[in-house]
Amino acid sequence: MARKRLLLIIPPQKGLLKGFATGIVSLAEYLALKENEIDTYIEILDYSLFGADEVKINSLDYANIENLIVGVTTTTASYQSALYVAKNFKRSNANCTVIFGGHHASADPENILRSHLGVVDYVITGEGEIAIYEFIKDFPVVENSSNLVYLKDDKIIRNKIAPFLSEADLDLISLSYKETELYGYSGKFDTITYVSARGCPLKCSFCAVANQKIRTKNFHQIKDDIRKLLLLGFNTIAMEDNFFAHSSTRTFELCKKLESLQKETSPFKWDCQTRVESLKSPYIIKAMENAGCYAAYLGVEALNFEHLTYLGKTKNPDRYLDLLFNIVIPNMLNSEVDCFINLQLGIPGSNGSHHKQTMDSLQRIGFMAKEKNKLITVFPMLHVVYPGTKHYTDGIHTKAFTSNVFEFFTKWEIDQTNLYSWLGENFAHGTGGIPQGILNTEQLKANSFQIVPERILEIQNQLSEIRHTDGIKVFEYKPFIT
Ligand code: B12
Ligand code: SF4
Repeated sequence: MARKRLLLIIPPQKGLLKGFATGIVSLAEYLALKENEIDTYIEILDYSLFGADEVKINSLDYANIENLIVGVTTTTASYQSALYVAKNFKRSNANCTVIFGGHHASADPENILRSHLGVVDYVITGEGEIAIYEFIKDFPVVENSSNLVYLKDDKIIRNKIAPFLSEADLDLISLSYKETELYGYSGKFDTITYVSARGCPLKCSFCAVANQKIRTKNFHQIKDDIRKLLLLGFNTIAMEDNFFAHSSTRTFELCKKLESLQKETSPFKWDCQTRVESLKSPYIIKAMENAGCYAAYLGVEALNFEHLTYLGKTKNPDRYLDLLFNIVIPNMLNSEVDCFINLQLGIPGSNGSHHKQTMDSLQRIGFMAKEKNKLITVFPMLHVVYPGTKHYTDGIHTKAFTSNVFEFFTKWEIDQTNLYSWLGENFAHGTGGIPQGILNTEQLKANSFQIVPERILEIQNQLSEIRHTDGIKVFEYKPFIT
């Protein structure tokens, strides 16, 4: 039997934010640790900067390879592109085995397998390292592979769930940035992506990564990883932990380590994503500033009571807003850490009163920023529904859409050239998910999609109003799209 060969593929991502898929690198690095047990040749194919023709041509190189396993990562936004990759590899080599993994596949395996028989053979859900290791080790026997979902005699089989990687395991997974030439772009907005902790225990209704225990890397490992990034020439790091400052003890300790690292190496700066509540202490912000943090993205998401409730962002919206306006923003404005705010537009049922409350709040914080000669940057998001979220389950229960809506919607969306560009250029969270607030609700129920032009106009006007607010800057995504 020929040696197994595993391709780990990042599909083309035209119209989406630049940056390679860190998850794929992590899988390859974990498998490298198990090299002796799997006897498999592993290759990463990064098509993130390529177009359809290149995929077609490149897949022919694998036409005669035996024992070929093709693993494709997919978000909802890159789902159609992932299917395109899979179809081309199957066409070139009918005997290859295709596995999908990543956020979209993890949340919608049954629809994917049923809708793409003969194209997608398996889905690995959730964290992929242990699962792909078990799959490769035992392949072609699959019964004992964790996190595996597949069809057998028209029945969906879901194998046992693998434990999460331990914190010790996370430390063992190195960064393979040494092969930077393999990867298109290093991270969002000219940064390098770095994940120091996985998971988020909270349950925001719109979020695709909610409800998972946080596991962190060891401080020494983080220091070593960052040292490595600096040696490779990257000096602006995006800490893409879901909830960076979840623990004040850890944040203080980590910042102390990063501060000491600043003295040992060339200077570097970093940003992070965190929740409003985690920055209530000015000492935390100070510690982050001393450690080189230049900006924190606050997942504020909404600036009025009803929207915050709808998004499941907080149980007490009044206290949340009070904390934001009276403590967190003033403290940030007194520091060198820039205040970046994620804000969702197009929330279903939005009305003039919601918008007025949002604008009043923005004017208030803009005024505070202006008084300090600063700007607060708003990162607009469009409210969309992703699979696996509470909003998705709610939508099915209320019959707002069917459970296989993504099969239809993602296919429809990629052909809507103007809409696709509008989404990519104006919002980070937008492409791929169902933009419930701008679609005709009756048609959506029947997997048919029609944009309500007045809604788009309304959102355009809101964006323009936000852009013209003193002390507020709206981030422009356009230069950072593939
Ligand atoms: C860093 C980041 C980016 C970076 C890098 C993208 C990437 N694909 O890694 C950039 C800036 C490029 C980016 C872009 C986008 N992003 Co982004 N991003 C993230 C973020 C914050 C961290 C990702 C990460 O590194 N995680 C750590 C790694 C180790 O985990 P992982 O990627 O999930 O991979 C693991 C498993 O999923 C699985 N796995 C993954 N792929 C595969 C493949 C196989 C074969 C197998 C077996 C397993 C497997 O195993 C991996 C290791 O355990 C996540 C939130 C999150 N926590 O995941 C959002 C997130 C992935 N992004 C999201 C979105 C919406 C986008 C964009 C659409 C934004 C836009 N409008 O352009 C684009 C899409 C780009 C694309 N290629 O599809 C959503 C996706 C939701 C969804 N259902 O699709 C997320 C979940 C944010 C959120 N909470 O909603 N993003
Ligand atoms: S939006 Fe942020 S805080 Fe809420 S569940 Fe997702 S990662 Fe956690």
